[in-house]
Amino acid sequence: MFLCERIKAMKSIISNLVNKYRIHLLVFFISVIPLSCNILNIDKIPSATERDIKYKIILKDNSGYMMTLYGSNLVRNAEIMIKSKMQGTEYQLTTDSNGVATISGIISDDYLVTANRWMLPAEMKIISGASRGDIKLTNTNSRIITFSQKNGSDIVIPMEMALGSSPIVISEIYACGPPGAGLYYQDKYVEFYNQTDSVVYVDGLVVSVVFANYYLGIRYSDDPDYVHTKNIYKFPGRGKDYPIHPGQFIVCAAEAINHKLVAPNSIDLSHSDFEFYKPDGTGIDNPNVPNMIYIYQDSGNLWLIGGQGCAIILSNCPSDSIKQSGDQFLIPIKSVMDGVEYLQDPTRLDLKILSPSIDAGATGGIQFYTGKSMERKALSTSPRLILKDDDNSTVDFDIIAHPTPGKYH
Ligand SMILES: [Ca+2]
Ligand SMILES: [Ca+2]
Ligand SMILES: [Ca+2]
Repeated sequence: MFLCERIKAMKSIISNLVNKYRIHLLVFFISVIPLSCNILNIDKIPSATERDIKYKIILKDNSGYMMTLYGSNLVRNAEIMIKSKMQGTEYQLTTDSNGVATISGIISDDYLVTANRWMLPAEMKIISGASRGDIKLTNTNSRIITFSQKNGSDIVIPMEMALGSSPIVISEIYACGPPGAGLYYQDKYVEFYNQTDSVVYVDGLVVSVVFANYYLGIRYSDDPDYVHTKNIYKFPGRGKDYPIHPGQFIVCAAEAINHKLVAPNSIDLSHSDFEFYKPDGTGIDNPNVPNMIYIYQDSGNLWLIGGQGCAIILSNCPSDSIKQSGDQFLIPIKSVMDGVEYLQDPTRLDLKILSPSIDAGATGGIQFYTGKSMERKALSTSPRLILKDDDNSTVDFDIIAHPTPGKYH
């Protein structure tokens, strides 16, 4: 959408200029616009009739919340993502204050649609008296829509109330290594955040790195039931030993040391909450930082996640019930609380290794040794920080210039 709007804007600027310098600019227009569409990988241009249709997507709330708050059932300020089944093209839209989003210039097809409207804590305070930030309106019962000339231009999508994301989300992954320190990579970490307004405990939760396999035509990301892994650690504790308070971050470092001593552009992780200490590895065990309990890791001397591409999940599957299958372990998708994938090229979703049911997209696009990090976006910051979790890292994450262990940028 954004690109199309840019091109539209360019066209209008150019058409003004054309009036001034007719022939030369007309040649420029004809040669450059199709070229830029190719470069930007924009889809085939729809036929003239299709292009003319302006569709109105109308989100209608069945929960009564919008009626209570705004006197209308239409869902304002909702984010809609639609993806063509045939072409894979994605569009992102936001509904206006009337609960309507419009789109034109698209090809007739079935589209997968995800519409989300997070309720703000202040809105929930009015509705239920509690200012919680984990409730959303979503299109639970209507996931596929058809854009076609015969179906007319108004598309109504029902929206239901749903409990939002996991109480604990992956809030940041820092993996690429710092600049100016050669091949230094030991400063990786994953950060978690308590989204809720009550204390949650991480005791016994499992953190796994997703194992990829493209060999022999097998893609584990297609397994509908399990995430395949060869790298499992779990949080220590017996149930209520390790609380995360509302709005608190915790940092799990590959190595909880002050990396700045070795790599000046790196970070001090000596005050991390946990470290992935590998008992038979070569890492330093900081006695002041509790260790994640090692379950299994097939190789490497430190807890290792890909510098440019990888996927991490947080699961509440008890570690003693994780099934083994050959040299892999299987974590039930049902037990996954949150999962995030990052790719060297985040547009190459065909290379995903994590099931789209956990993460429909991917963040990333970060080069090795640039010190950049991947941070979950904020949905609201007041009265407290609520992070966006639509189970789609393409839209849920931003790339930030420097890691922010234990805080938000
Ligand atoms: Ca330690
Ligand atoms: Ca999620
Ligand atoms: Ca952070």
